[in-house]
Amino acid sequence: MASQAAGRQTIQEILSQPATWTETARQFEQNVKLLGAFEGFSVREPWLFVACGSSYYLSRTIAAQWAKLLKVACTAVPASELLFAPHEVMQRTGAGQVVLVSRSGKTTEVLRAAEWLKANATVQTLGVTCSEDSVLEKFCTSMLKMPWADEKSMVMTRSFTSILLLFERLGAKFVGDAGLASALDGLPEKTARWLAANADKIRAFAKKRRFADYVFLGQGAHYWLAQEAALKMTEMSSSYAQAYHTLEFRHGPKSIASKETLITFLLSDEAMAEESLLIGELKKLGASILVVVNRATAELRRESDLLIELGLDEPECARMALTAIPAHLLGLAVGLRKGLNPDVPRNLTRAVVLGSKNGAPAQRRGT
Ligand code: F1P
Repeated sequence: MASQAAGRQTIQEILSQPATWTETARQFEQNVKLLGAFEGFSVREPWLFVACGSSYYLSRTIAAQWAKLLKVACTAVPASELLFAPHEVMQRTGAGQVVLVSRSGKTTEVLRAAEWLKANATVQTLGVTCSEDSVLEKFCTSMLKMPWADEKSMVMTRSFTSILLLFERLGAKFVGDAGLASALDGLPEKTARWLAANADKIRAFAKKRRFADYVFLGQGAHYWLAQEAALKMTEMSSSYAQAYHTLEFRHGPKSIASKETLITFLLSDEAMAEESLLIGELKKLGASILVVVNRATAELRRESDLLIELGLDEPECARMALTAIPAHLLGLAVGLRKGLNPDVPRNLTRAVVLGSKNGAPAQRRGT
């Protein structure tokens, strides 16, 4: 059985997201250092993000949104990929500016990537972290620090959504999108109301239903939220979880669909009609369906075992942070139901810190 305190830290951090986002908005308006960090960077040039784990999926989500908003090439790679083929990655992405994201600022692969860039490439580097003082600072040309968004828990929840929101605000500011900026202003309050109405629903569902496999599906930027959702489920509940582009699920993976499978759809505005057809197909194969959608159709109400609506009037870009939260609650609830303590997930540490002989790709000078 889980002890009384199991998961307490993590649930506090999940529920503190609206307040943390309000602080993020305040810092964005008042802390000149945040915007100052971008001095010397160009919004019209390609961006490359480098990170590991949740910070990598976060980077991918930001890159997908920035590419649309800024209309420039934006992508992300895991830090290990940069270390194995640094010249190829720099050439392929064409990036003269690199954003290195690490909540802890301690992840060895990210530090080594930053070190390689400092020594070998003429690029601007921005380190993004929730730590006040980290080694990352030694290797980057500028730093963006968000200590108020840090967690005590091992898993990233509010740091993920707060960094995402900060970059959405930055994107809106860079292109002068006042509509997006004001949509983001209203999000904390609406999310607090959403949590009050939905957190128990997700908890109750996870308590009642047992599954052997968890699948998370999304198209476009939602695919990266699906990846992060699968990671949350794996980390907090030691469950088997996978993520796919929604319509890719027909191309092989659907062979796992059965009564033992919970398939979560993170529906996007653009792909929703086609994604909904797949829901019907998977229902027929016996799978249970969890739908996260802004506003449900009658068909979705009929087909889903659990329906989570966001119910926001804001554009999709401003809804992404809230879209990430159902998986936080689900992962936590499944972990607790399995008698685990999601505050201290099995086999994990807050950051992956490797010794010199411990498998982090070494710097490859000149390769
Ligand atoms: C990245 C990370 C976390 C993950 C795990 C190990 O950390 O992969 O996302 O939950 O605990 O570290 P960071 O570089 O963002 O600090």
